[in-house]
Amino acid sequence: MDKNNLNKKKIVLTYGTFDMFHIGHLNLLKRAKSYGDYLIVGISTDEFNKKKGKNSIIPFNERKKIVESIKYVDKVIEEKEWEQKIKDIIKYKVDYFVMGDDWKGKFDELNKFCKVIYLPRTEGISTTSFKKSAKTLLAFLEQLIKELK
Ligand code: C2G
Repeated sequence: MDKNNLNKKKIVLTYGTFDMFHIGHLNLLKRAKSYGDYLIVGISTDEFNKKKGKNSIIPFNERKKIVESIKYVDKVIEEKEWEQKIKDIIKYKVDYFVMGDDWKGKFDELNKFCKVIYLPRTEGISTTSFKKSAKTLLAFLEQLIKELK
């Protein structure tokens, strides 16, 4: 291994919506960082989320501020399209591309450019489940108000 490689920071890259930030997101970012020295997080813009079929509750600029404040995160970039990953990997000289294993197999082609790693998801928590619980609570309250009238 030449001297440069020994001195090169190990760069880790991941992407996500990180809506309604929760322990599953934190666990992923902490474990991703453990593979290297510098963690770059691509946060899906509100527009890209729509293309992903996801309506984020928290707007992009707030999701960005939250993720930027996480001690494991060194840089946040915008994720605007599916196809930007290869450009980002080359631009930032990424060594490890890390995602939760709900994406297992989806990004294997990126192994041509870096090491792709899928980590086990944190069980029992997801933004989708939050939204479902909020909807259920709302329906219950609406029913209660109707009955009280
Ligand atoms: N995650 C996790 N455990 C959970 C929930 C999420 O490990 N309980 C991981 C996901 O696997 C993902 C990251 O946290 O690696 C961010 O999750 P989301 O915000 O749901 O991101 P997603 O919508 O999967 O977007 O191009 C890739 C996409 O932008 C990923």
